[in-house]
Amino acid sequence: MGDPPSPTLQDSPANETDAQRASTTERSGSDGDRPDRTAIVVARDAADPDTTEIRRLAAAAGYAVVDALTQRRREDGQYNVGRGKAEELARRVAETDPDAVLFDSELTPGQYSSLTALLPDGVRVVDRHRLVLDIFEAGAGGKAARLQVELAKLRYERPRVRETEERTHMQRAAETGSRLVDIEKRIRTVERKLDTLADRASERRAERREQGFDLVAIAGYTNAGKSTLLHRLADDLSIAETAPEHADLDGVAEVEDRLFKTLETTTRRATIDGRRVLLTDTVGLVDGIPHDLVASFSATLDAVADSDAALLVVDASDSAAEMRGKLRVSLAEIDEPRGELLVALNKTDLGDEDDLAERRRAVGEVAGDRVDEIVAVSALDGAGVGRLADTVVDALPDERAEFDLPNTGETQAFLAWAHDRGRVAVEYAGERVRVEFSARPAVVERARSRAATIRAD
Ligand SMILES: Nc1nc2c(ncn2[C@@H]2O[C@H](COP(=O)(O)OP(=O)(O)OP(=O)(O)O)[C@@H](O)[C@H]2O)c(=O)[nH]1
Ligand SMILES: [Mg+2]
Repeated sequence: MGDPPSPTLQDSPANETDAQRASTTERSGSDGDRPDRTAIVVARDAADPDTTEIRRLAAAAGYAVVDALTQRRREDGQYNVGRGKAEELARRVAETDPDAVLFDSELTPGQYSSLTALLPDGVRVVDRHRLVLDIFEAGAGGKAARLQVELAKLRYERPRVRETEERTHMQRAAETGSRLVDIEKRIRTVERKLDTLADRASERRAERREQGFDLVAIAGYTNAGKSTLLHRLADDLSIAETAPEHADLDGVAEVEDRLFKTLETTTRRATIDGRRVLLTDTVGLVDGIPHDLVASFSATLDAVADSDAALLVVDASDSAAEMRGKLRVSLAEIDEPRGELLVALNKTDLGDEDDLAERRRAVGEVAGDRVDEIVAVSALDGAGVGRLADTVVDALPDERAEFDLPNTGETQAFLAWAHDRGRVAVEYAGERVRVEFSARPAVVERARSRAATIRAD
């Protein structure tokens, strides 16, 4: 477990040159698309430079990685990597002529311009943050996702443009119109539009709770298996096909071994133990992205914060150390859900009992105080998914009420209403109907007031 997708992806910082030169022929697009551009990746870290994730991000952005450099070093103010390494990079760029150089870190505007000046003309310098934005921009389909990407890009640009404008003559900026002013204006507009969408989403969640649904959010690091788990748990019928009032829900949550496959929240219905649940699949989280960008993906964060139970999916096929790191990132980004936080330890088909025990311990160590339950599953082959579903149901708010009602038309109408909103057990005794009803506390409360108005006729 824990191996990167291909042995050639393994990094060896101590012997980086040979190891990385050997990897020059590999192909990076993991989705079957032929990458149409090439890149050199660069990873620098004070402790453990590793190109696994930047390579996967590169593949998701459509780059074939033709070379890689790593450096164990603290950050250099001018080039991010040390001067010697930057010069080596320039030589390698001249040799392989890639379209871009992809940095695993975030570059300051200053580092960005020094690198651009040092490297041969025409090669694009892209940092991790910008690369993630490119992936999102290429994949964002729906209105909310497009606005969120635009906001993230504007927020990315703002400090960079501010620095440039501060360096150039302010007077000239005033004459030609300030790009910074335009950016700030547009940021406010996009934020307003997104606020409106967020309010609507929040109203919709309230309506669905009224209708008796419990809301469960599926969150986690990118590629953890969230969408696969959604498919496992969801009813076969997409809710959009059955109920026109849910036309905004769609059944598509594509699964692929690719980072950021899902770029929009997707909601589907599941019935677990008779309980009606709406499962929302969310956008994957990733390390090394400033909080601002994550905050731009507010639909994902809202879905988690406003869920009755949140399912945090963790890839147990990662090494325990890697898993810990990703779990820390995920927990740092999401807010406390209203309800319980459950961890689904996924991809257990790829490991053995010992691996699993180690991963459980790791989750306990990192997140023990925030996590209510840990359930091991394989979303791929279905192992453990039944137990996970039971755990979800146990975590949902529930209340029971019993009613003794006359067997009348009014009672039948009440039963139809109750069936739509919770679980109902009915026992007929002569002229009377004994009803046992369980549902969300607010729904049970309404059932009580309805039942109180039913009279024998
Ligand atoms: N072996 C194994 N592979 C799995 C399992 N669950 C998911 N996968 C694979 O992991 C990859 C990512 O799965 P997705 O469901 O797309 O993951 P995701 O978390 O939705 O990813 P993003 O939307 O990109 O954030 C796919 O290749 C899945 O087939 C599992 O239980 N076992
Ligand atoms: Mg997904």
